[in-house]
Order: sequence, then structure tokens, then C-alpha cells
Amino acid sequence: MTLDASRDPASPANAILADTHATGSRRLGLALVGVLCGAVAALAMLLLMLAGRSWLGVSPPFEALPDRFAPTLDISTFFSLFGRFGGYNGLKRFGILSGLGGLLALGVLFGLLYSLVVESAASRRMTWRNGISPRGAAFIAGAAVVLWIGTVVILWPVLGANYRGLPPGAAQAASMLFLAAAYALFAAVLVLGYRWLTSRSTAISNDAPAPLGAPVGRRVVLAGAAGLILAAASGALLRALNARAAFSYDGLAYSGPGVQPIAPADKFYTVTKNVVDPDVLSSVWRLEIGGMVEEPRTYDFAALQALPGIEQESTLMCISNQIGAGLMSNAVWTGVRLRDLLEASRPLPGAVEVFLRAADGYTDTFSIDKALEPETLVAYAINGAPLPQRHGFPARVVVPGLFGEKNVKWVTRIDVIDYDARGFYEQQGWGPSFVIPTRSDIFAPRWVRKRGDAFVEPFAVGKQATIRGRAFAGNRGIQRVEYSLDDGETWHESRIDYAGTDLTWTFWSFDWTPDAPGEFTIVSRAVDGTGEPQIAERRSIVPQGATGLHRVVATVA
Ligand SMILES: Nc1nc2c(c(=O)[nH]1)N[C@H]1C(S)=C(S)[C@@H](COP(=O)(O)O)O[C@H]1N2
Ligand SMILES: [Mo]
Repeated sequence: MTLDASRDPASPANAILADTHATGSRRLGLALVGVLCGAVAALAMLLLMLAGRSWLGVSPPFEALPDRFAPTLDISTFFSLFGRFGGYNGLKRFGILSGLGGLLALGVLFGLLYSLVVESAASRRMTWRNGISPRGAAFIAGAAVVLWIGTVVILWPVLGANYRGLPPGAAQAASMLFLAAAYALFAAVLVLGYRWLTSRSTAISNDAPAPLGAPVGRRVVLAGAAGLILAAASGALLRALNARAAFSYDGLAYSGPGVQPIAPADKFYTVTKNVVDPDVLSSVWRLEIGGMVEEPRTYDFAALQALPGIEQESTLMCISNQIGAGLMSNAVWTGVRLRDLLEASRPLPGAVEVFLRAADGYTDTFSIDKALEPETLVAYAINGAPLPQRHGFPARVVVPGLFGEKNVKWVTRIDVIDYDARGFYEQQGWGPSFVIPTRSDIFAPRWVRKRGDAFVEPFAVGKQATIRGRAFAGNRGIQRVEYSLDDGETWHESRIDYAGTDLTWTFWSFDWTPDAPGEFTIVSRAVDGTGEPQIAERRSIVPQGATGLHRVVATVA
């Protein structure tokens, strides 16, 4: 069994030493072949997952895992991670990249373990079929099944995501099947690859194990090349997904002197939990109404649009919108009243909430009373045109009066439930109230946020300027907006430029001709449609949205 010809085979001591040395390096070589096979198999599996994500909308584990665990973070951890990883986008990127890294590391680990099992003496004592160790095959099949069960259990709450728009039940089945296919591909590539890369002779006697396999150098090089090709293909798919990622528009604000009463759809503020938003096919998409109803129903896109619909102007605002900031916009929505959809399915007595699910696995809830209000819509158009992808194509919920997160985009299922459930962000500890507090702010002339907010350009003594702002009170409307030029000492009524409706923001303004140089702190305060004044006390966005007055310092020269 001496493989090293340079040593003197005549010396028994040397022969044994050489044999041990050769066996050691052979074992190392085989372990490296295992690692290589594991890496190639993981890359093949990665490519399948990326193809499934790109074309079938199946969420791969490295995307589903962050979604699974983001809601379990409490808000302060969530924000401190923003700080550590460079904002929400940085955190999302980190989540995906560590998932990708973990997947490849697991592949390599299982490749190594597979090689150790296959080359163990116990394995080499057995009868192999078609050059495959039964022990190795059992090990990798068992590992794949255990991993599959583990993944399904851990990812269970998010398996209902399908970025092409399959409703949750079908999406869950698709996710589970696809995972099984991906793990089976991994196991098959690993087993067949390892077989192809090692040559071996069979056992001589029944009690002595067959010798170790020997790596086939030329094939190892080819396998390495195959790995590089797979990596390049995965890289191309990852780059294509990255080009569609929400990084460039997540957190898009609508603010400044250019804001219009009705925002163009492409300027409408945008917030999403996703790295890559759903790309829903309206032909695949369904809206299911279920849970505690007498008659569950499923609507396709044509059926939804064929129902009697309404047009409704309403304003949407994110709970994270700071006073004065632009995570708010107003638009005209077209859609079906959620009430009509629910009544067609006849909710059973005892209904407490509706539980909404979306193509991206997002969830949220609101009370059945809110769901039955005539202003709560399943909308399929914005400003007369189909919803843009990033705003929830083909359909989203619009719930006037409640913060943006309740306005579920890409909605695929609405269940009537008889208990108090919590949505994606709600689980982090936001709320419990999602009713929008009254607010007002100044958007023109342009100001910047330094230590406080200050107008960019100085005002001139004797020259008239117009200060413009907006006010919003959820679904309560705005009665009037007052302004102060002396940091809240004295107040004056502003002029209303755009009244809107109870469901929208209001634009207000006043003209000001400064009569003396100096610094002036301009403040606004609104009164909602029920006569309640805006809360002046400053509260942070956590956990129920910000309150407080908007102050902007003007310098008069
Ligand atoms: N399916 C789904 N719906 C969602 C979200 C999401 O990430 N996924 N984000 C919510 C949040 S936090 C906000 S503020 C609004 C933003 O809606 P917009 O992007 O159309 O302005 O959508 C809500 N609906
Ligand atoms: Mo939000």
C-alpha cells in the first residue's frame, strides 16, 4: 500500500511511515474533495433558489429568515441595528448576505461530513451500490430531511409569501416543495459529485475495509470550474435581483416646496420591509376572503375590478414620520369597499379583527369595525392608473385614519378572526393604537434640519413672503390651522388653500411681511374636525407615532 515511491520500500519502518504519511495526505485530499463537492452542491442549490425567486417568486431561506425574525426584535433593538448596519437598507443587506454566507458554509460543512462518513472504515466495510456508500447516502438523505423539517418549522410563519402573488395556502405548498427540491438537488450533486471525483477499489475480504478512495485530479479541476460557472450564474441572478431592490426608494419622502395636494404616483412616499418587492403577476394573484365567515371566497383580478367600486381621496402616513418629514402623501384611490367583500362572505358572530396577509409574507390586523367602515378599501388604482409595483400592484388595502403600516400592499388574503392578533411591526411593540394623531407642518419656503429646522434663505424686512404648510388628522379632517411668529406666544388663523376632505391632509398658508430684522420662530398648530387641538407635547415616533408642533426658525436680514 506504499504510494510514495521515493522512499525505500525495503525498510519496513520506512514503509509504515510512508504509508501513514500517504494515508494522512490522502485523507486530507478526500476531505478537500468533500468540501469542494459541498461548495459546488451549495452553489447549484443557490442557483435553483435564485431562479425560483426570480421567476416563481419563491422566497429563499436567506430572504425568509430575516423576515421571520424582524418582527421578533423589539423596537429599540430594531433601531439600534439600523445604527450599527447603516440604516434599514444596511440591515436588510446584512441579513441577506449573512444568510447567503450561512448557506454556503452549511454546504461546505455537509460536504466535509459526507466525505468523513463515506471514507470511514465502517462505510468501507459495507457493500457499495453503483459506487455510492449506503452509509454516506443515508447520512446525506437524513440530513436533508432533518434540514427540510427544521427549515419548514422555523420559517412556518413566512412560508405563505410568494412574490408572484400566490395566496398563502398555495404559496406555503409551493415554498415547501421548492425547499424540498433545493435540498434534494444539494444531496444529489454532493453524492454524485463525490463519486465522480474519487476512484476506488473494492474490499478484498469481508472483514478488512476497502481502501480509501483516491481523488481524480483532472476531475477535481473540472469540478472547480463547474463551481465557478455556477457561482457566476448565481452572481448574475443576484445582480439582477439587486437591480430591482427597494434600496433606492425605501423611505422615499414627499416634502418641500414642490408638494402638491395630490401626489403623482411616482412621487408618492414609499416604505417597504422588503429587499426586493413583490413582482405580482395579476394572472396568478388571488384575493382570498376566509376565516370566520359563512362562505369563504376567492377573487381573481378581473372579478375584483368587476365589483362595484368607488373613488376616494385619502392621505397615507407612516408611523415613523417625524414632525415635518415627508413619509406622507395624498392620492385618489379606486377600489372595492372591504365591507362589500366581507358581507359577501357573511362574517360569523364573534368576529373581532381582520388578519391581512400579503404576497411578501407581510401581515397586519385591524378591528372588524374598522374593516366594515365604508372608507376602508381594497384599492387597485391610484390617481386613475393601476397601482405601481412598489405601491402594491395589483391591490392594496387603504384604511383611512390608521397609520401606513395597516395599509397592506400586495394583499392576498383577509381572514376574519375572533382574537387579537398582531402584525409584522406590531409584534415589535408598535402601537397598540394606530390612530393618527393630528399634526401640522411647514413645507415652504425650503428649510433644512440642523439642530432645529431653519429656512434656507433669509427673509427681507418689508418684503412679503408666503409660508405654506400642511395639516393632517387621519380620518377626522382639519377645521383650522393657526400659526405663530413668536414661538407660540401669539397665534393667528391661517388661510386654507386646499381643504381636501375628512380623509385627507389640508394645505394652509399665510403671508408675512417682516418689519424688523432678527430671528423668528414660526410654529403651526391644527385643530381637527372634531374640535380637538393638535397635541403640543413632543412624543417620539415610538411606539404610536410622533406628536408635537413644527417650529422653523426664520432669519430676517
Ligand atoms: N405587504 C406590505 N404592505 C405594507 C408594507 C410592507 O412592507 N409590505 N409596508 C407598510 C408600511 S410600514 C407603510 S408606511 C405603507 C407604505 O405604503 P406606500 O409605500 O404605498 O406609501 O405600506 C404598508 N404596507
Ligand atoms: Mo410605515
